[in-house]
Amino acid sequence: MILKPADWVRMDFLAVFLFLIGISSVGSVNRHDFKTCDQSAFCKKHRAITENTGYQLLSNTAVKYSSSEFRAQIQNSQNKLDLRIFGIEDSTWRIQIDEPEGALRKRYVPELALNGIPKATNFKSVEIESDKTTITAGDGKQKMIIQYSPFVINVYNVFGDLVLQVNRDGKLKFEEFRKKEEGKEYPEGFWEETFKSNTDTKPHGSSDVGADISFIGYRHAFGLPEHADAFSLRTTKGTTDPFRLFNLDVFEYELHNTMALYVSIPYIVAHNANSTTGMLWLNSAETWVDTSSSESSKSLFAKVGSFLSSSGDSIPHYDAHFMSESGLVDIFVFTGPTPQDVQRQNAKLTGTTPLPPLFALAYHQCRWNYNDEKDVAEVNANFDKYDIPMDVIWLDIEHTDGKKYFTWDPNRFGTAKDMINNVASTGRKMVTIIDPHIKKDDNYYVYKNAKDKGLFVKRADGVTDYEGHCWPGASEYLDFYHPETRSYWKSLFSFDSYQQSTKDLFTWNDMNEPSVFSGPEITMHRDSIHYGGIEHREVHNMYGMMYTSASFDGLMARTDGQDRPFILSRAGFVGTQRTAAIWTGDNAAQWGHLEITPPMTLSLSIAGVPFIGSDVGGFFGNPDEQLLVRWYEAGAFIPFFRAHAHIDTRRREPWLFSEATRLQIRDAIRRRYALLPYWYTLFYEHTQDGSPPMRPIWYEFPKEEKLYAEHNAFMLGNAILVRPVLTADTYSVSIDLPQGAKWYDWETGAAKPSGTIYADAKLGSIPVYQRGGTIVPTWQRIRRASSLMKDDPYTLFVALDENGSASGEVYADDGTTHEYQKGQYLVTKFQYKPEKSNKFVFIGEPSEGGKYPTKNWIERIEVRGVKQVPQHIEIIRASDPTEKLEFTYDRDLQKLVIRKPAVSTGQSFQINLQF
Ligand code: NBV
Repeated sequence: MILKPADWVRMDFLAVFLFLIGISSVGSVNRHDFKTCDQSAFCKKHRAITENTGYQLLSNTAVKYSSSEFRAQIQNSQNKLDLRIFGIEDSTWRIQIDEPEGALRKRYVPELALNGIPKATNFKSVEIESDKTTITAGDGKQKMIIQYSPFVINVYNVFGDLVLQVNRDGKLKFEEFRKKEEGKEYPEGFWEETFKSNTDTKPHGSSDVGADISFIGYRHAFGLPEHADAFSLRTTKGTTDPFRLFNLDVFEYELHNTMALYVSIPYIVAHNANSTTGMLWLNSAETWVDTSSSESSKSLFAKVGSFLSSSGDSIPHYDAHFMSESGLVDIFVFTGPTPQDVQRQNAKLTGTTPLPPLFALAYHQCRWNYNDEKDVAEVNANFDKYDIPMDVIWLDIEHTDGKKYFTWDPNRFGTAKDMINNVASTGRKMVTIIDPHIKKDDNYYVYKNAKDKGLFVKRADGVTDYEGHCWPGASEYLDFYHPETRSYWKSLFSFDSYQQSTKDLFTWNDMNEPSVFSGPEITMHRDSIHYGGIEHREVHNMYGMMYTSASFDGLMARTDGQDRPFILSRAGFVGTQRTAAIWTGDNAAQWGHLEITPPMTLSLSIAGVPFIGSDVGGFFGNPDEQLLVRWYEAGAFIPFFRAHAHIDTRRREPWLFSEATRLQIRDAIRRRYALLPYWYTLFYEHTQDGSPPMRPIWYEFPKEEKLYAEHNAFMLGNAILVRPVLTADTYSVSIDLPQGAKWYDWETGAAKPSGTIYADAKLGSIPVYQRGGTIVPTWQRIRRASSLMKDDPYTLFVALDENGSASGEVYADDGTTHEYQKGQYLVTKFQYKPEKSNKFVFIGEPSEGGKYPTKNWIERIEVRGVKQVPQHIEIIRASDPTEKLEFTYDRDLQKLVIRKPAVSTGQSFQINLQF
């Protein structure tokens, strides 16, 4: 690779030195590049609050309400604030605290992160008393009590349990915009703040806000992605820095700490055996969250507490103190009460991931960089030579002409269109990287046009263009808050504009925190200005989301909305899921980085971002064969499955290793392809109700308290439990199979007892289990790419529960276009159940509405947990005469295989099993 001096700015001396001598070592983060809470004036100030800030609701001033909005004012010795409370559809509340009218400056509310305007629900009752107001909404069971003095908001769920309190600890603090008065004393850093060599000029002064939110009755809380930390959120109070949410390009990030990474989603979900409650802090400025899990005596809650479903004298609570540099206190509370309810409530508000094209769920092959067209052709051919399925080849920054995105290096990718077409002729796709820094070069059309149209982010003066260093050297950054930038960016993806691109080429948006090598903390100056006078500090965390959403519009427009876009993004915020998949950035080829992948992806998943993964193999450094195989084994069961590597690492395509390793990698990838119909169905289900394809155990087994913190094992949908091996030299693992279900080994079909089991996990075997009561659709004719498999027949795995029943479904469509939105899809529901003491039936029923003319048919049904051998099996189809079916039965494994039912999933059928 050619490193230009400008590229070095971000690297410490050691890293550069190692680059030059060609050793791609895996170092550790340069912590000094990034602020601690103590180095951030507002975090330090809010964290230091120990006494109640003294807000009271002013009951003597006008307390007003309409059918779905309540308004009042609160006051302390510092200021008076407006309180607004809204009832939102599906058991959701919105609580806003803002400066009263007449404030010096309007605060930014990141409404664009939401999936449209939140839908109001009418209050059922509003009861105003001298010391409190009680509001009920929805069916009247959703209740909130606003206590006036001290000011506390109490939220109850449908069971009548107090589940969440705002300002329980009295940490509410709101720095209103002020005019600078000479001679007056202001808190530290109020009008200017310097970190290392950078000074933030703060022309409007400080406008930070903070409030404490307690989840009452909960010991465990989850969310706040992205951190390389455990899934069950730790206590930071008194132990470490708070969780930091500030989108940053952290070079060689460390594990098990609360430092900020590329994504910021200020969302927490708390869970206990009775209920689940979620909360979103809608704020796009830098945010820190100080947390603690503790217990208090029930008597402390005497005034407002109602704990219908809890016994004992003390109540656990998980407390989160949110502190943001700017914006409003804007809180959404999702009152559940089940995990599924909370997930749906959040999805209604912030949106879901639209159904991805099928190829996106398959295996992706990436590296920084595939050198030229010949290299790409060879990689493509080798996957076929070694019979390893693969769907997408990716090109990193070196494919461009001098890091000018939307261009091609003329020497190495001069005939890119032919290359893409050649790859496409083998059923595969390609992806190119498109970063947001635009090379400052008048001969570069994107730069020139954007400059002429005035579309770049401005410096603090609001007039001159903001400039920073990134891969191309001096660069400018497009302002995605400007409507014209969005339409210009969109036009860049058209086939006319993006030379040599075709509909088989998709997009990777990297560096969109945004990464600015020469900027403070390697990002944009906070006092730079966006369209409409917005300061960067107000919107920093959503820059990446605005960027990917503009790219999404471009991919949509280039085929007039016919084909589904696919975008991978590194940065993310609330709502990113509507336009992009996310990967966990620059990890390392170390066991710890493999081990942190499930907790990191589970946190994103539960916060509403379902399409997630990590670089398989690890980005920095060279994995040994064991680590590489284990990473493929885990990655095959994680939503976004892509191998990627740093430019200075050794090549690591699967055929470059020993035969055993190559075959184990091949096997892991083939397992992924076998499960593609299930993955596709899970992503379809996600579009319906927000359910995450990858989910924690507690989502499916909400009462299994001892598994709340489990993050080595996870569920895919409701049917499959995976426990990948994540540590070195481990050839057997202990697994807790949740109670209340029958379990079967996914590979053999052997029944397993619930509780702790020890699984053989030698290299090449992945502990995976199927839950009784489920039906999983698979494809068993593994081919080179998913496009060649999409019409293949299904093998169904039916795992019986203790009643001998099971159910499931499979979703199908053309895998590529939006025709499914016009009815060109098919959901076929399956059910296996006893009908009489000696008769079971297996029913297949395409749902009404979908009319996709599927070519898929069922070639095999494997039923697990069948206690005896059937005497006779027959199939009844709408069109054909009843036909006898052949079968085999394995008495030891209690496994029945029904061979060749040969029925299309597009028609209704019934299979009778006579015992
Ligand atoms: O574009 C180069 C890399 C990319 O391969 C990686 O996946 C990104 O996370 N990119 C970061 C730029 C800087 C890497 C040191």
